[in-house]
Amino acid sequence: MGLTTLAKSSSNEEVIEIIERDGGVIISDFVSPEVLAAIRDDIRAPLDAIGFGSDDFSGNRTRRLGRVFQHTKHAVDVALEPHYQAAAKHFLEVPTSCYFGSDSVEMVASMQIGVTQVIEIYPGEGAQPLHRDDAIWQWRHPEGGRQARVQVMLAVTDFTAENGGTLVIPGSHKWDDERVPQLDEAVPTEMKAGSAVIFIGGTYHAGGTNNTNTPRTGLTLTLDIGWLRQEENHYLSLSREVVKEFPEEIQRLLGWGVCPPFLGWVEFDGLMTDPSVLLGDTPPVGADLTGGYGKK
Ligand SMILES: O=C(O)CCC(=O)C(=O)O
Ligand SMILES: [Fe+2]
Repeated sequence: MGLTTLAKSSSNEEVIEIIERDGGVIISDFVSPEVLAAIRDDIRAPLDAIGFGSDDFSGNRTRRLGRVFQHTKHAVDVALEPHYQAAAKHFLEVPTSCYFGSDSVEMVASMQIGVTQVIEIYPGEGAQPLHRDDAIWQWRHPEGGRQARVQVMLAVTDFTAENGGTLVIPGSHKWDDERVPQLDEAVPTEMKAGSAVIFIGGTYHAGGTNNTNTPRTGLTLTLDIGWLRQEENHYLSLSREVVKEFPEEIQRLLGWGVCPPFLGWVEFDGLMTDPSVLLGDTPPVGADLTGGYGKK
């Protein structure tokens, strides 16, 4: 059985319930036709300017374009899509408490964008090895106790069983680390261009085999727990000019913000300050982030 497909009008609760059960869900008409067309236009030239990968994981007949926010401002529409945001918040914004002196301080991790990539699988490409994307942090299951990543893959072209639509093993987010994923357990993601699959970091998946004569194109990005290292290094990949143009919510998600209690600060005027001060056009005003913790 393939992943469940939900209509865009479905509730966030339905989306979350199915991801909890299966490890992923497909949402029809995830972005509007206008946004899809704009994304296609924006990514074509940079995609055509790069070559194929050089190993079986990246794909010898696959083009991978990172720095997606540098290439298309419509990545914002994907990252802030309401179902995706709701699912990511559900899995990632888990409250926890820590002592500062005798004060038990409750805090909620922020989310951050980990990786952004357009993945274009060309005819003749074979299936990628099945994997969990949280392997980048050597995440353990079930000992990790929670999900570290909520990922979205937007179909920029139709995704089919024949053209390499992402292979997913439903339910594999509940497996331990000993069980070996098998190709015959995986089902292809079949969806129309403009639809998207949302899946979590513990779900086994892979790019599929493209047996057609046209490329399969997907745009993927991830929301991850804010205290993990970002997979893609946005600070070195994105220009400050481009980041400045984005809404503050996206700037923070890209890493120009702190995760509570004060992870990711920049020094400004002797204060451990939120990095967003460095994006403003006016002279920055620092504010100490540590003042509220463990007051004497
Ligand atoms: O292209 C795809 O469908 C999935 C690719 C993937 O899972 C990856 O590169 O980590
Ligand atoms: Fe992956």
